[in-house]
Amino acid sequence: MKTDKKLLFLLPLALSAGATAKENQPNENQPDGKRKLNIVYIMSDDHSYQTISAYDNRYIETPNIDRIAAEGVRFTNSFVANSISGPSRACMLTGKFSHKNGMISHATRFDSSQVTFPVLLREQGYQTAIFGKWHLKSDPVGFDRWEVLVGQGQYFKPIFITPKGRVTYDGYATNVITDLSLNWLEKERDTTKPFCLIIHHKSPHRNWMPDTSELNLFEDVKFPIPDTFYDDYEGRPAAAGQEMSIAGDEMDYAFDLKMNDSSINTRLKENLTFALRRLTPRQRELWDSTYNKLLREFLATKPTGKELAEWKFQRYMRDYLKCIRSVDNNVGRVMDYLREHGLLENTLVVYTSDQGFYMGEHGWFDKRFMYEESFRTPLIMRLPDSFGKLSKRGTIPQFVQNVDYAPTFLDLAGVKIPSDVQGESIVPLLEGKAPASWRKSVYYHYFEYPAEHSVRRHYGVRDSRYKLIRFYGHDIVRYELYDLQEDPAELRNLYENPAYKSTRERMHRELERLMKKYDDKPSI
Ligand code: SGN
Ligand code: CA
Repeated sequence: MKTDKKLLFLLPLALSAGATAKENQPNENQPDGKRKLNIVYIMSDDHSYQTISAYDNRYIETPNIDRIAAEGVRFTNSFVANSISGPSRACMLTGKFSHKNGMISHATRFDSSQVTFPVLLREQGYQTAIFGKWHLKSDPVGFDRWEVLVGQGQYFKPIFITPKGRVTYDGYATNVITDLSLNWLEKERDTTKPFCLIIHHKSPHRNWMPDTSELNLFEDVKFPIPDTFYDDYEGRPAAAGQEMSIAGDEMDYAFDLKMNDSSINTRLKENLTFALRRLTPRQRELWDSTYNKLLREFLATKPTGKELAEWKFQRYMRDYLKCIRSVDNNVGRVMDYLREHGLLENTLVVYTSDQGFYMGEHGWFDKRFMYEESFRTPLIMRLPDSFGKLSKRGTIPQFVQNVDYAPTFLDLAGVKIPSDVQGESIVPLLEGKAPASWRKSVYYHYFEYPAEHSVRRHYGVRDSRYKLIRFYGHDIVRYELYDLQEDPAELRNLYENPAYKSTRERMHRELERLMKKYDDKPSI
């Protein structure tokens, strides 16, 4: 079944504040008589911490996302276990590393018979819903209500898979996903039950298509070129061997930069043509009036060499940040709704991304590497003032990882964490404790090679100062060692440096310990 729907239900939301008084006592009918914490878990796709002003204000202000941090906590050492969408989502759902949940790369399919946090929350009386990106190939399990994008999803007129078949909505994905989520909160959920609402945006994933309302933002801004933009990759053959360079052909003039003209050679022109077919005539008119002007300027100046590389960087940044503006506005809509309906008093709000992203560092876009920009991911949480002992505010420096989300949500809901879950509940950190036994290092393993962007398989360990990585399996087999205190940009591979012999040995032992603890090994 395929239906076209328009989402008309949102305007009346602001008028529905009359429900507030009643909503102030949600979940009061719990069988055990206790109030339970609701969870709103917002995640974007490829949202770098560099482009959240609570983390870094060089590029954009994100006041709505920042509000979550201002009323709660911001994790300053938050990492993923595998920096790529489907695998990262599988880690979050199961609390297990990729080799245990089976979703090691996009060549695999998530085994949906596994135990996940939504399944367990639902069994314990939570109402569960997800709207937006899913990207696990198998259908969602454990949800009372779900509508998920097909694969990566489209920015305009997105198509959703639902239990009843496919549905297409007019509009821009970030707005539509928020509309569906707010509609569920307002009209569909049972206010006598606690809920877990998952809002997973497609934006700002490649090819960074802005909403028509944001098209003209940032056009007069020149963003600073990152210090490592012209990295020569010396001593790092895997970094040299990637295909995710802004200056290179892999950043496509038509698809990525929207310069669509018969005089320009592109590989992915068709992909842009398909994406643009989804715009209404009015949207297309607005789109063309922005990009045709930029195209004329480009053709008139025809930059080359360094000038061209930096022109590509600026175009990339502007479109990416326009997408972030919509994400931030829509986070604001969710926060406003929760506030107006008295729900913030017993709701945890999480904002994160499925991984970090390169904003030109090392000359790159994309992710996948265990280097800082893609190994890290933003993580902030709004904590209710009067619920339990969640008293921590400000920054949390302890190492956390996306395998920790599932046990944390279960812990907060009072649900027993299965013994085979590998992540840790971060509830003690939210309570302001600093357990001496908290992990001092994090483990990482990336498997998607051979594949798009040519990032070799690798695994490794990072502690508060050093990082050891092993690339393996194909043409490049080699270790890398970084001193993040002396070289935070990871430009100097110290693995062969005799002065670091004892550090190297210690990091090898730590890597072995974690591989044993998590029961992992090289995949080929
Ligand atoms: C698509 C993109 C890639 C991106 C992967 C994975 N190419 O294949 O640039 O690395 O998704 O991204 S595109 O031409 O289709 O845009 S992920 O966020 O889903 O892991
Ligand atoms: Ca992603």
